[in-house]
Amino acid sequence: MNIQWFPGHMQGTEQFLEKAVLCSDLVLEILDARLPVSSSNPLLDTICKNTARIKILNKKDLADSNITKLWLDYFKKLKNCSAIAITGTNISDVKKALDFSLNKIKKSKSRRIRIIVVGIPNTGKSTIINTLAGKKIAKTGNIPAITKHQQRTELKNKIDIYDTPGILWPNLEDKDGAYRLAVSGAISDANIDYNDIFYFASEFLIEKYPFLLKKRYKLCNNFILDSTSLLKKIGLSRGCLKKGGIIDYQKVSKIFIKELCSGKIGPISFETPVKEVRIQN
Ligand SMILES: Nc1nc2c(ncn2[C@@H]2O[C@H](COP(=O)(O)OP(=O)(O)OP(=O)(O)O)[C@@H](O)[C@H]2O)c(=O)[nH]1
Ligand SMILES: [Mg+2]
Repeated sequence: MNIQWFPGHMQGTEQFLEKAVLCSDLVLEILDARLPVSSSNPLLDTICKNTARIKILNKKDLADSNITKLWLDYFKKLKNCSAIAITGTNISDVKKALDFSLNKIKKSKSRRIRIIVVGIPNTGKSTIINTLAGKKIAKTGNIPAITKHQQRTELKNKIDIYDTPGILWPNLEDKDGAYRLAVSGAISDANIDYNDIFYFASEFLIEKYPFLLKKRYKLCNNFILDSTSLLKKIGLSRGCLKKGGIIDYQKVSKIFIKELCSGKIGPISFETPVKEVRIQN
């Protein structure tokens, strides 16, 4: 799958980010806990070189908790890297992440602290800010590119926190990474082929989480679990049929990916630290 998705507002955001990071005390990089590598933006390595940066592995409720632990251990061992895993709607998690992050910077009593929240689309940036503020300040939603402009929110204790639009980098060259981003909801519907993603995701789940598939789709013990049989089985049981009783494969694929993305199949991680290559820090 060749995804080229870098709309105009993202180009502007990249330039804005460079400037905004320069005058920030702290950068919160919101990653998707299920795919901490693919959901990181390599542009940030250069943009944030001289500013404290914390990796927030958000949506931990949707990730495999054993693998999230491995990620936190992995990040702990990296030089100059701090990471914490949270559920963005959980107030105590989010407060803990803020305290953890503030502990990494020098505070001045006389000046307000500027925190910028960055990340690719749909990782939960605005949700985290709303949770911290205790009210719905920023618009959120389970489709990418909800936030279109930067927005400042004043928190207690002289803290200003800035929400930013999600940005992807210009070319998603890593094919599997692009698939994972699509599964996580970071890429808009118009740019993806759900049937293509279904095959990627189902093959991964058949290998790593067959028990979750069996449970969710009520597959009997002698069901031969391969992607095409699974697609047909879900299509028939959900009544996704076109005229003449033919299975609507696009429709079934979309249902499957939406269920996977929202955690209905179960807590799943798409990346483990073992094959990690890209994160530098
Ligand atoms: N299960 C779960 N869902 C979350 C969590 N955090 C955010 N979400 C959901 O993820 C979706 C995206 O959240 P947003 O806060 O809009 O994400 P964003 O990063 O601001 O997205 P953009 O503005 O498009 O870049 C929404 O449906 C949220 O309810 C979390 O920790 N767990
Ligand atoms: Mg947002």
